[in-house]
Amino acid sequence: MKVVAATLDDLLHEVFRRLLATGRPVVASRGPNLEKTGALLELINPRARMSRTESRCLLFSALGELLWYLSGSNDLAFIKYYIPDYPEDGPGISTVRAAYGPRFEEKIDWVIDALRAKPNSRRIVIPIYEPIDCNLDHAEVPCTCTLQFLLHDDRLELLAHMRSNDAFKGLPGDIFSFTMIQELVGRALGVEIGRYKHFVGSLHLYDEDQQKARNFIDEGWQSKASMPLMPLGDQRPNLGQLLILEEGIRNGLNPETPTALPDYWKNLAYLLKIYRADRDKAPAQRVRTLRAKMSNLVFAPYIDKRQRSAEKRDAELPRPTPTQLFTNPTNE
Ligand code: 5HM
Repeated sequence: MKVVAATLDDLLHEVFRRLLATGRPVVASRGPNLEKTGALLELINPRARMSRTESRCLLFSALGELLWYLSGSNDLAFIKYYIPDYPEDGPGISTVRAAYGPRFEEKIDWVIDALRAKPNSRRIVIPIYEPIDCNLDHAEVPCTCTLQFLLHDDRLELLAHMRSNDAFKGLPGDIFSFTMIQELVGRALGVEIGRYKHFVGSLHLYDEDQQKARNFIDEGWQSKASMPLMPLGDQRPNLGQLLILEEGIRNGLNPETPTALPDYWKNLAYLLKIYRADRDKAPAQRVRTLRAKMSNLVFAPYIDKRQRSAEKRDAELPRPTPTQLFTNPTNE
């Protein structure tokens, strides 16, 4: 099966429709599902990587997972902060054996250097799945096999190969993370991004998600906004700053966002702070203050949901004091 779409929502819509209509019923270790093998999914505009629908509006978990990868971490608590039901390797094990972060370590630097040295190379591949994963006793093994970067006509394509992909729960976050990495590399090379191609061995929709997939199709969507353009040039120093901020925010330190950080990265830091405020059940005013600092309205639908629940809480619950919420309550 091949699906070509302009935006993530268009792509998900068609993938769900086809899996529901003609997916083959199979039973896997993780439950019954409808499956298509050898699927090629192409995203024409990789910046349209956020679902605008109410049901798949997963920006915060996708951003958290991306930063978990890029930090090089294999810490379970880190990813559980963003994805509470992230699978565990076993009782008392605080690391994730199959985490992508350590497998990415320094490889993105290598990709940038290699493409600078040999722009027409077909060898620029990051292996995520490794020989050590060929063992049926592992609780988890990576679903991503490789990421291949190809530079043609000053456009950077990324081709991901997945051995297995859960179309409802896994696919949206995987596309978000990998297209962000595509753009990070492209900006460092000073080129535009081309298509994102996602090839999947087993693409499946678990029976438990089929009704949700039908609801997604029925929901429809209005806007087709893309994420803003990442600033041109090497963004690794700015990413490094965001990773430091992320750690502080996750640990409840409420670090100050450096004024010199470009707006693109500041906005991502404010999103992380809004996520923190939501987890802390902070008053709606906190969300409103952070939202007012953001220079791009494209994230508004994702914040609305958090703001609405904060407003609902405000109406129902006694408020915690600012000192209960933050180690440093004077920061933004
Ligand atoms: O039996 P298997 O190892 O393929 O089960 C892992 C499940 O997590 C599958 O449904 C797979 O498609 C999903 N998954 C995903 O969709 C897992 C990861 C983590 O590597 C991922 N996307 N990135």
